[in-house]
Amino acid sequence: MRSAKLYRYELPMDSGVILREERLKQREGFVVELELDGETGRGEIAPLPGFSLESMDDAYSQLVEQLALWREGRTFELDGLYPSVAFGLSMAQLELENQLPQSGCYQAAPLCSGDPDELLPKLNAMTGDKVAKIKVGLYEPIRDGMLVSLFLESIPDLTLRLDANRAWTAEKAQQFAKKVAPSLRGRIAFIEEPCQAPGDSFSFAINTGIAIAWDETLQHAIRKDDFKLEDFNGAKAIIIKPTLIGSVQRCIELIERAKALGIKAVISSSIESSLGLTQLARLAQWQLPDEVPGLDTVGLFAQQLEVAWPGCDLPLVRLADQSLIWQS
Ligand code: OSB
Ligand code: MG
Repeated sequence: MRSAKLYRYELPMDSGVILREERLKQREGFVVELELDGETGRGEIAPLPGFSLESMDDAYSQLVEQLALWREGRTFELDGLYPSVAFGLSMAQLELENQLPQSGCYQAAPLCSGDPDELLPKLNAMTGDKVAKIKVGLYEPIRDGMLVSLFLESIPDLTLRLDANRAWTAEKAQQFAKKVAPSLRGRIAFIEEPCQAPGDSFSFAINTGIAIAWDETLQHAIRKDDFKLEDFNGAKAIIIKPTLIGSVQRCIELIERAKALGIKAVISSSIESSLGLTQLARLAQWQLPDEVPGLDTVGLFAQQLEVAWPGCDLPLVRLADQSLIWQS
């Protein structure tokens, strides 16, 4: 017997979360729960405002249609669906079929978007490889360059991932690089999207020797039918945010392709609740056991949903207490 439930959740965020210049006061999303012969599979569908092209309403229509099909014994038609919907449904199906291993990679690269003093104690507490992620491009590029140098000089075993979210012109990116001595540049694992124009980011990598990673560029390119990862080989890494990319199968194909091309793949969060985030940690451990994923986002929330992120003591709310908006 098949049965399906669709919940809609709303979770309050920590007070300071800014997304594309807008304060994100609460996060909304859906959770599907599939049941078959005593097994359960869940998946989260949470279009990210300012990043996903689909709205919650768009996702809802597709979800109800697909769940009704599934309930009648059909399989999901993942190909034509919005990325967030394809991701959540495929994840639920995978869990239902016990194909998603339980163990997860919960070692996150600590994320620093404001006060660098907050990062130091976290780094000192880390065992194993010290990797942190700093958001740059929010202040003057010269200040960013000095800050990055300070971190790298004062913590000799530190590797940094940086993310500029396309903030800089070619000139500003150059001002940043000038403040980072060439001898330190190798310890920048990569900088995500330094420039507004991907071509400028590519030139930046060639001219400075600082490796780059595609995030937004990958999200845009993958929407086109003629997408080929080969066209993006100027980067050391690609950032895979499944909610913005599509089904788990599609993400795995991308990871395989990246491996074949010698490009690093990093599974990353689109600010899913702790329910979706722990599944991403399991996906990362399964597919990319040697790569620290970019999943240090549970702390952006004020509450967790149903499944706790290991080591996180934020209060947990139950899925059963969210609105059950559809079932069959
Ligand atoms: O700027 O890469 C971003 C999350 C949601 C939307 C955009 C971004 C992010 C993250 C996730 O930074 C964390 C990570 O990638 O390490
Ligand atoms: Mg990014």
